[in-house]
Amino acid sequence: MSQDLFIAPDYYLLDELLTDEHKLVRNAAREWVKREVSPIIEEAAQKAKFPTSIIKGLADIGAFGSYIPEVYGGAGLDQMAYGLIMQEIERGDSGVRSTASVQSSLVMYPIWKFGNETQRLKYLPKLASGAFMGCFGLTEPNHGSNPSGMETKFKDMGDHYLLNGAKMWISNAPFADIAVVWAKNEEGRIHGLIVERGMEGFSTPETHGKWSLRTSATGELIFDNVKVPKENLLPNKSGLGAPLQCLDSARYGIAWGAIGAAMDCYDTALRYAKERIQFGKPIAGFQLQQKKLAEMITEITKAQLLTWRLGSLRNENKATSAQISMAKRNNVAMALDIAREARQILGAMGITGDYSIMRHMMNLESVITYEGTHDIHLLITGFDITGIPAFK
Ligand code: TGC
Ligand code: FAD
Repeated sequence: MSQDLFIAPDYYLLDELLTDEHKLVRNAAREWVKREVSPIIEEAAQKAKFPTSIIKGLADIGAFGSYIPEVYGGAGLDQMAYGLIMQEIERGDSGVRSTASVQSSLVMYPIWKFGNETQRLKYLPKLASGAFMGCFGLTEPNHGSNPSGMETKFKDMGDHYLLNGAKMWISNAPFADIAVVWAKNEEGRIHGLIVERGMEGFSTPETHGKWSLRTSATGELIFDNVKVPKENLLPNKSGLGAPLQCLDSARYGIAWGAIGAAMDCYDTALRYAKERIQFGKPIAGFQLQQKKLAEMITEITKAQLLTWRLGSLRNENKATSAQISMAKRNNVAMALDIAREARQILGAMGITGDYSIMRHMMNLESVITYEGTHDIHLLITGFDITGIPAFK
């Protein structure tokens, strides 16, 4: 990839709304992405390989459990800082942000919120340092948007649980040390279980051939009569609301992350348009290209304002699930539109790996699908404003 010349757009002076700590955390993540992610990410994407070498760096910038209390190894930061870290990482690559989102919001969060003290002390410090990597198993071959129908189940065998079933499309699965798995008990109630690599009957085959999120390893989780110790059940919350509460946290991070991808596409396209001469002048001087760029910065600014407000509400424990859905849906669609327009501004150069835009565009096709599809989030808003669920 060409040298990373990224300059973050801040059209409405949003930096003035951040604390010194937010800026410190954000700038550290920004510099780390420039130094450690940008130089290696294109090759990793071309090879469809998760770059394990960046795990330690992710831990060092606080990307694993930034809001988890320090006593468990987390950074003890607020929700705004978490969002800013996700924004900066996804500015580099959505696949890398995925790895961090899953580790923080889908593995550490449920252990912190729904686990007991023994589980917290056993797993969280290792997850925070990157010594352990985790994954989150909710989606199944026959149940994507409707996880309540899940078929994975466990049986109480007296001294252990016996787990059977399968999950698919699981980020981090191929290398994860532990999996937080959602499964039904004999009464059909959903519970979270911590399944560890090495347990007999547990395998994690990798999913190949993705044209999107190629730097993130995706796989299946197969449970064939896996004996799970009873102490691995998360005791403090059950029902579908438990995994959905984790998704609130992850979707919030994605709303920020998508802004990062959009900012990178806009910044790249703006620089290119000012340098590329056609018909004797920079293409940035043509009205059609200015329309694209002006609309991009408008949409980025609107998304930044929406997300900043959402971060404040999260800090006050006032953000609703539906507000998070609106931000995830809006910001990812905004980023995807910007990636497509930015790619056109670069003409043929836009399809190469010399620039990050095509990679962002392909990645965002996953981001608009996972953690609730674009349509499901619209239905969540529809339900919220009408009181009538249109899911089924
Ligand atoms: P429904 O009957 O509406 O709700 C069941 C129970 O859950 C409660 N609830 C929530 N609780 C906390 N947070 C939320 N966001 C919640 N939404 C609902 C609800 O109150 C109820 O509680 P209770 O006590 O009454 O039982 O459930 P439903 O079956 O009708 O489904 C609703 C729907 C469609 C919105 C939900 O199933 C959904 O969000 N589907 C999308 C599935 C999804 O997002 N999957 C993501 C898988 S993980 C992933 O993609 C990771 S990608 C990671 C990466 O690489 O970054
Ligand atoms: P489906 O549910 O089959 O939906 C197909 C289409 O039908 C969509 O357009 C959808 O919007 C639409 N649709 C479905 N229901 C309705 C309805 N009621 N009304 C209108 N339209 C509807 N899952 C995990 O558990 N853990 C992970 O770590 C994880 N990582 C992922 C990584 C990647 C790269 C990808 C692509 C997916 C990942 N997922 C993960 C799975 C992801 O959450 C699901 O793909 C997503 O929830 C959608 O499920 P589905 O693909 O089965 O689509």
